[in-house]
Amino acid sequence: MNIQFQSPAVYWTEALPVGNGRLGAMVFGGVEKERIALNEDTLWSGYPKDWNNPGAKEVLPKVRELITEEKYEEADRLCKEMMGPYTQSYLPFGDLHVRMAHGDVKHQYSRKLDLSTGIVTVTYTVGGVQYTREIFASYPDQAIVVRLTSSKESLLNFRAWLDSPIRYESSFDADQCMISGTAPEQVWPNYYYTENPIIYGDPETSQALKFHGRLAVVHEGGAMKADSDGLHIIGATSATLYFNAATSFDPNIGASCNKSDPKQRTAEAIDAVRGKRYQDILQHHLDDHSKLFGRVALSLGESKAPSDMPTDRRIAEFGSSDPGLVELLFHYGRYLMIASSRQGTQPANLQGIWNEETRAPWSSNYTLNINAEMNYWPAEPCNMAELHEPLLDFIGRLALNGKKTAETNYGARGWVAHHNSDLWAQTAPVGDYGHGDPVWAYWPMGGVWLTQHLWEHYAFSGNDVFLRDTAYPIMKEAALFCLDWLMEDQDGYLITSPSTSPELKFRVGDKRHAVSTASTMDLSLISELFDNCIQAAEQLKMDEDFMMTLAKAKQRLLPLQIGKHGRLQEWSQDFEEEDVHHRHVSHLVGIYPGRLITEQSAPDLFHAARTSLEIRGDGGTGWSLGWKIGLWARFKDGNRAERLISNLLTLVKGDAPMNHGGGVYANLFDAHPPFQIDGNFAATAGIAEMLLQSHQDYLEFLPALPGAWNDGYVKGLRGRGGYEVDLEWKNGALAKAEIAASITQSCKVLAKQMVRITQDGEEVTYSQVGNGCIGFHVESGKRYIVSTV
Ligand code: FUC
Repeated sequence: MNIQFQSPAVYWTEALPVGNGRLGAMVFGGVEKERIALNEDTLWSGYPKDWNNPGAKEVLPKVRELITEEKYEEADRLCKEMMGPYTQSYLPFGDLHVRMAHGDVKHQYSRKLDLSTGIVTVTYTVGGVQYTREIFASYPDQAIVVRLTSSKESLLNFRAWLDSPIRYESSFDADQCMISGTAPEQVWPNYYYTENPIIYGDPETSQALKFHGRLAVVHEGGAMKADSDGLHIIGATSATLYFNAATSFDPNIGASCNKSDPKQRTAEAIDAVRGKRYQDILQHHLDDHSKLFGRVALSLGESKAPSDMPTDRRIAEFGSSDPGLVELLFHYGRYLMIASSRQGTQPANLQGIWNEETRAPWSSNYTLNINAEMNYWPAEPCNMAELHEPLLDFIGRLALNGKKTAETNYGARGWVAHHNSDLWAQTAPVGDYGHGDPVWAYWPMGGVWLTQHLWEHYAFSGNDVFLRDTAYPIMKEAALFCLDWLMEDQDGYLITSPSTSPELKFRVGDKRHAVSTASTMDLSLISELFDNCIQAAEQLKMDEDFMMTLAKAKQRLLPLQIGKHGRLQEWSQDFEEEDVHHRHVSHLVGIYPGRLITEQSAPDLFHAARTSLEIRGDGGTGWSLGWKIGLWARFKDGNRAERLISNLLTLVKGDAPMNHGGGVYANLFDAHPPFQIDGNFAATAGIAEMLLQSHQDYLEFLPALPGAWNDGYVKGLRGRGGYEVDLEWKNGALAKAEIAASITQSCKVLAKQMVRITQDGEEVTYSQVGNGCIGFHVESGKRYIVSTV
């Protein structure tokens, strides 16, 4: 299960990623000059500020009035007065350089990342000596580990040092080298023109984050010295570099904290790790990684691609004879989640944790109108629920900050988050107080969408304690905001205003506008939140009055409509969109990842949504293609979903300019382009959705199996209700399903054929329970085999 090459990386998107959720590294694999680009997930520009805008409260009624009067141009303009500042930027940490003394003439070069071990291996020979590098990011030992060996004794000679594109100082002591500094106070987004986009404060007084990185080496044979040029290894046979980094960010206060000394923290971490044997560190890493990675297996049939084929060529030549590349794409999303989101870390941002640019595309921040949510779509179905936690914790921080924003900006109860956020958990609309276009900058539904993740974390596990203590209080506060945000239209329906369908403009005459009322996305997200709150309150047997309030409000929401060409209407009026093939498919959020619209619950809307997707087409940015895989899976069209996977497996060059025709880079990173990790996660989630669905209160096996995946199996997927499911299929049909239950309850399964159910060899009786489903009793801890007869 490798991503592999026969040459070093030229572009950053050809380098190979490792990560432990907090520390990230991209390995280029240069022979004479190795570059390992480094990241630490709390290194962001800025510090907490007051981003709320009390002026918004005054402007809001006027914006609403203008919209009612259909004065959209004026409404768009005035809406800008409701904005706040841009978010801050996720920063690169620096680079670890290794300069080998053997020159650049190499033979038998190979560079690969093995997803099942989380280890990058670079090997080559120079003058008959084989040199090997093994690089991994250890979660248990909190270090980037780089092991170098030469096949012949005493022939390992190199120099290693750290530097950074961020302002830094370097220092060294007897056997370590270090960099440290203070992050910029302000980094403007890459799409914002200003002469001074990166602003540093006075390090003595700045509230920006302090950072510290430390590199140590342990060597066998030879000699070592450290000086201002770095660490020098002379005549060793093997050597191991350990890198650790820290910042002064304190997650408990959400700010830089003087008490949290990054220098001391890196010293403690490095002391601990280098006192251990390399073999033990490696073994701990392998145990830790395989515990997560080994949970899921997938086979989609035999691949004809030669086992040593470089991954970029494999992508370029991808076709139906290589289902193994789809497996690799699927596993890569799981790998990247393990590497970028671990308990106690920050949630994966727009680039996970890997970023080499000081002004990264879109600040490499959290974009809440699709990208941040998309990152976590595979977490539950692909059996990585604990890796969802960084996002769930972050939602908790947003809920605290967002309460102040709701009150200050709108005089509303509950909490709100808008289009973007960052390490500081910014909740106000971005746009620099009027610079941004409301079509993306003004979107108050970020919090509402995020609460879906709290509900899903509960739905998959059935953990009532989590629901009661963590999820429901935050969901309820988000629902309170919605109750205050909703307003009555002239017919007595509840609508949102101002409202956008992110990030698509509608046409009126020859003009294009952003804000109107009650986009389908707003209504879908609010409906689903209300449904989830009602279900949660029922489950917890509490808040009966609130439940009634939500149920009544839900009934009064403006109903979703079917518009021109039989499509699910995107806005409350049947406007024409500015781009019929637009990358966002916001109005389909109730199909996937939501569950508001199903064929059973609303067949007309379901079919209209399908028509919408049909007309939107099979193109788009990487993340847009990823979303469409999941959508076609929900429409039960496996071949179409597979076509979207093929479209995503289009090779994009490392220097491709930003555009809206996506694919993947040589290292299989999703290409918007530029690189965004969301499409990787959506692809993984989408493939899982093709094989197992559980959003309709029952398990459905192989709902969207494409013709090309004739025989295969998947193991370890999760279904809502605490199930773990293995599936095996032959000739395009289910052969056997194995269900492990973690809750004693009645299990519902959609049965397309006659089945036999056994538990430990004993026949289990079942009954028809409607809608083509069968129901049978399952006990926690037991496995049930469903086989077709
Ligand atoms: C949204 C998308 C863009 C991009 C950005 C990070 O604004 O419309 O395509 O993905 O987020």
